[in-house]
Amino acid sequence: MEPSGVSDEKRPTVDLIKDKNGTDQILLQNPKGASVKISLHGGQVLSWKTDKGDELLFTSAKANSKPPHPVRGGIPICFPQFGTRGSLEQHGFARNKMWLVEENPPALPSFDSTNKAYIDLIAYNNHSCFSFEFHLRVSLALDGNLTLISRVRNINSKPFSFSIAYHTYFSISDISEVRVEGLETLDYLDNLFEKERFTEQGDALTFESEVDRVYLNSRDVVAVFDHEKKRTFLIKKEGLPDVVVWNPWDKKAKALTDLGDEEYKHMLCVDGAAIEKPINLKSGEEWTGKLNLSLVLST
Ligand code: TA6
Repeated sequence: MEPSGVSDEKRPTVDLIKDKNGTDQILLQNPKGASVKISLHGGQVLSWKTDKGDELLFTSAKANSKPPHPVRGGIPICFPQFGTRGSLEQHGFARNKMWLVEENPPALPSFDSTNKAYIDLIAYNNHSCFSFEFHLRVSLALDGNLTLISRVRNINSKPFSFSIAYHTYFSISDISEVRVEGLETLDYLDNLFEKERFTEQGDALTFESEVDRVYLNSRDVVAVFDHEKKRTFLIKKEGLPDVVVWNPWDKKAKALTDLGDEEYKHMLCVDGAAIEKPINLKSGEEWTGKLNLSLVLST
């Protein structure tokens, strides 16, 4: 008697687990052993590991994982604004909300789910000024690529505008060993100079001090080369024209209670974002933004 057609090859898995505070998390694993962990607190990706178990995202050893604090690391979602806006907290409230697992998500036309481990999360907001549904699909492909697809629908009768950033903390060997390519010749707003506009020179971006910039109208592929670890992160994005680059360096690191004084050496934020030109949605309109992270190993 043939088995019931279920081959013995390993399949992608999706498991509901809890962290040490009892907060629900989702663990995605692909058949090769790569994994992604997402907290329902903030819909925040906290871990992205290769099939060999190497952690690719930075999380501070001093991170405060108790809600409502966003964990310092992984990929917090800065929404409905990046930075401050009126009375809203820095980087918005989406990363401080509890998200829900969405049982019947609207189909994603451009998404092929074969061989992907994925989860659909949703955050609602019914606020007098703005009400939205934020559908987030996090997926882990057979090749280990991590994809986040956001769909934001305005469910209010009034127009709604927002800015957004996938605040991605890459784990790196040493900030002095890293360079970023794909931002050459772009204009950027420098947060260290009251958001004054500058133009990036022609070379790759390297780091000798604090950097806190929003690069504008970037190409849809940016690369983070980690020379010492012989690996490159590729950031591919759609609907996200800007790129945030942030490293706090030593002084700012000391001022952050949830970041070790020396940890700035082992993290770099390079975020797919839409900041300079907020996204404006009429009533019932929906926006989609996509971030795909992949790893290229060099010999
Ligand atoms: O540009 C990135 C940035 O806005 C920095 O100014 C710094 O504040 C960083 O985000 C971290 O913000 P957070 O609210 O997560 O501490």
